[in-house]
Amino acid sequence: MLCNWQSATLSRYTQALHTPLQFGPLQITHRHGLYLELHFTDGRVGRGEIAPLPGFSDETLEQAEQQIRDYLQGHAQRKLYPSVAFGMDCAMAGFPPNSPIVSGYPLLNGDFAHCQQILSLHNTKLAKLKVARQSPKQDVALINQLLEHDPELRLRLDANRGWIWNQAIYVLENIDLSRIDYIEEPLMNSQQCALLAQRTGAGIGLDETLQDSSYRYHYFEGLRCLVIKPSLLGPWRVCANLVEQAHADQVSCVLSSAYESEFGLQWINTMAKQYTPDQAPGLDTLKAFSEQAANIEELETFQHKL
Ligand code: OSB
Ligand code: MG
Repeated sequence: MLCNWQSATLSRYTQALHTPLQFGPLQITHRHGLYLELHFTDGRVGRGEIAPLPGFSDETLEQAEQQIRDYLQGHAQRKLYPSVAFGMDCAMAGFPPNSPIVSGYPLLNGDFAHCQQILSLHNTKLAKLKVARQSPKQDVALINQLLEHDPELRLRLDANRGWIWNQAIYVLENIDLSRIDYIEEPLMNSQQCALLAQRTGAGIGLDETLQDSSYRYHYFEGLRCLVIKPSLLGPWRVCANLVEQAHADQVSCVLSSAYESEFGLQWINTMAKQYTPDQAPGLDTLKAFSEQAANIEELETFQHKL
């Protein structure tokens, strides 16, 4: 049993991206986040990262910072924000993340030539491709081109809820589904995913759906994967419970990043080793950054009020 923390230090970091992230209308050029360091009474040190992702997290970094400050000052919180709970659980573990980052599959973006370049760099037979950012026709052309170019390649697709029903049907009926592990969040209306799986035979992955606080795990025919982002789901226990329920139905789980810094990715990798030893985590977001976490600025040290 771990003893209590004695003092806590909160720092802030900034990390620049190569090319801005575009989430709908939102453009992100820099990631900002917090590092939490806990010193325990037995001399151990634990560290975690708190970095809500704009456009995906409900809480802002300012709200997360205010909450962790309140918490460290001894004010009980009804419920921690997911990003705060994740950082706190990592720090409370009281040991450092124990594995270097190995991304299980690369993230593809851009046109065929660019995707090809990424694939040859990684020398892999599995990749994740963002779709629904161009027309369904263009998506079909790109997917087919990639699959034809390497007959052993398998793809995971991610539409980030970008399609309406007819668009999803069109794409899924014009590609070789036997080489698609699953399609993540195909539909704007995610309630229709089970129907889409039934209609097309496509495997479904859930990501945004899991982040809804009212989500309760339930199996449906065609559900193939849960994409679990600890920064967006929060407590380790919540992630572990989801994995346990999904595995009971032979649904796979992939722990994945929300553009954390390298330190946060090491933690996700550590969790993945424990919870999903057969599924490599989705950590190929590190390449989006043009620098390591920088401008690390110590904000405050808190003494534990016992
Ligand atoms: O849509 O899966 C997404 C990262 C941040 C926000 C959303 C997403 C992602 C990723 C992470 O794609 C990488 C992965 O899932 O492999
Ligand atoms: Mg996704």
